[in-house]
Amino acid sequence: MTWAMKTLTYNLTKKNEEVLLYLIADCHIGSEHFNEPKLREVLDEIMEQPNAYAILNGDLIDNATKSSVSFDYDGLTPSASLGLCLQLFKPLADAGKILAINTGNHENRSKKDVDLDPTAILAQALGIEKAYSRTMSVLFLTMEGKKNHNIVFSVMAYHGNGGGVRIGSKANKVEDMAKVMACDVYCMSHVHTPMTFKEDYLIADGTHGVVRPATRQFVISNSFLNYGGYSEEKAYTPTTISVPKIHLCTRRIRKNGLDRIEKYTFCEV
Ligand SMILES: [Mn+2]
Repeated sequence: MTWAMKTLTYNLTKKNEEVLLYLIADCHIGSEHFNEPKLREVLDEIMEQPNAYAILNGDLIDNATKSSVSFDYDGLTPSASLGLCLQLFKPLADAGKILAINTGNHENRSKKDVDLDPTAILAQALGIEKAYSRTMSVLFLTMEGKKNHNIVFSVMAYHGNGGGVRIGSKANKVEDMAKVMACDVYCMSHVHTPMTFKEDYLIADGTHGVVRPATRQFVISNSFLNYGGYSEEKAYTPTTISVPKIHLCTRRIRKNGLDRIEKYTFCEV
């Protein structure tokens, strides 16, 4: 079996400093409803913070190909959209702030039609082809602690697929990602609704002969679309343009008389 899934390892901080992950997707660059000022604001915010990084999770461009539902005469062509996208994300790529770049269903239109994935072209132009995945990515993000006590967070990122108009079905979609693999954080996009929730579960750890709890954080990102067009025609709700910021943190706890460092996450939307 060959996997398009990308496993990515990054050493992000020493001294267990907090890391901020911005989940950016569904920009739909090229759509006449794309809110460019809002995206620029978020990208500037990431550039200003040394511990801030981005996961690019698909549908960066609208890619309104002729045969697609979003084809209209009012937006940019796919190639012009790609040009603008490249220009917008170049500073982040140059600063080493893009940890992953995944394909969305809008980019996948060209992949299906002519075997060209615009995300792959973009990743190459940005010099981050190693971070590109056509499907999903799994990130191992390390914070180096004292005496080799490293903390590693695992993050699974996938654009998402299929419907889900009501809020519960959107939550179900991201929760389904946990059936695929066990991670600390799950990042999904596609449904254009910023949302986050946590779930604890139990691990039957045979190696240590214990049952121990673990926490997983689920995150869904917003779109960068103002209301109109396809959403309005279908009477979908407007999206809240608010980018999820996932905080990867550590805290010192005392257990069995010993000090140890524990990892935890929280997310702003
Ligand atoms: Mn999508």
